[in-house]
Amino acid sequence: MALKPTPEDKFSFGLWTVGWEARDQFGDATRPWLDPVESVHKLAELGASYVTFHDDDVVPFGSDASSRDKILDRFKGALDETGIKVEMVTTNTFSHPIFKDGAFTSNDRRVRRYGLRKIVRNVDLAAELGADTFVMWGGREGAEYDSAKDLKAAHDRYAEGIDTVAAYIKEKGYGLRIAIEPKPNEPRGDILLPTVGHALGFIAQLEHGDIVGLNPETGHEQMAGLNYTGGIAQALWADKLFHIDLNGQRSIKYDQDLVFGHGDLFSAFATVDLIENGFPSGGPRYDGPRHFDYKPSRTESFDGVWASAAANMSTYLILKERALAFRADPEVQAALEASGVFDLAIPTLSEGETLADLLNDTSAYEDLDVDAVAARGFDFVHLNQLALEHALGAR
Ligand SMILES: [Mn+2]
Repeated sequence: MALKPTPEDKFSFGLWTVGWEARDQFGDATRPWLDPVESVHKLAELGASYVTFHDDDVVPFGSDASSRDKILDRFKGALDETGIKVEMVTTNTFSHPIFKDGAFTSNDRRVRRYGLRKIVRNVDLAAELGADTFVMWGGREGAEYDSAKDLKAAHDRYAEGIDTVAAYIKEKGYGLRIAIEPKPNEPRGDILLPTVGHALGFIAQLEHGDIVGLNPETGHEQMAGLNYTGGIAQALWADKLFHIDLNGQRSIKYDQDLVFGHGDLFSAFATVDLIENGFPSGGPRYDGPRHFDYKPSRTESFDGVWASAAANMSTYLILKERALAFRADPEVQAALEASGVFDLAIPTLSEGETLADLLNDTSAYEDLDVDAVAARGFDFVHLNQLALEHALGAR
């Protein structure tokens, strides 16, 4: 049962996803170059509302100014014809050999200065196209060897780079926010800002951190064995979930970039449940584009490419339907209640109560029957089974 997207679904695709030529570590490209203009038309037909891109996805690296203008004019023509909007732009500071030791954190200062120029030029383009988000994935910001980097200096240079770009955005009055995309490894042996948590800590130390947030990717957190839904939940709690990259990953291994839901399906259900229903007690919500950052497998022809693009959206919509039914089910609400899920929203100290009051409350400690309290069962397994049955459409 394939569900058809509507503009309200806010689906978005990176042009590098469908446009991936499927060249990998061990094999040559299995598909030819795909014209970004064709991708825009095809994604519009499939029901997407937005596209995103790295500078080099649209304008080949090293193009001179006049060919850059020509290419961009043609690209803007496709956007006008289809009504597709650009919601996010990002910069490729990982493909060209100059970036082999990173951009903002390369040991070679000439590379850092070149990288900053390339990024700032692309910030101007992002603003011109009306994007809201400028993603920074520092895929080469890292090392294979612990002795290769002064990690204190690397964090200083990373912060310097991002703060410089953020200050430029403010100075120009652009309506852009920066979203850092964490990843633990690949292509580097270890990448700086490897997880959502590391990046949140880093952002808190920036001078212009108010316009810097996160773009967490499903597979990147799962490559580190982490819970993606938990990661975006903490980012939401910190008011830093600026963007999301949805895809599929099956356990701790190389970055698979599968179709959303084609990795850990039950975790994908939890992700959609959080995005579409929010926290059980309310609070901050994500209302931005549902952006897919996946790769059509190397085995696929172009028919398979477009089928996989449609599969991301259809899977999301199926899970959305299931997640809405899950929360609307009175039995689920009763189970959430019985498991104490709503009680967690009640502050531990009563309003106006001080720690001194708690210390004087013998019912909280001295007179508490700890064995009786410890005997409580939370029935989380029953709750999880209800979630599973809804996820599978068995209810
Ligand atoms: Mn990935």
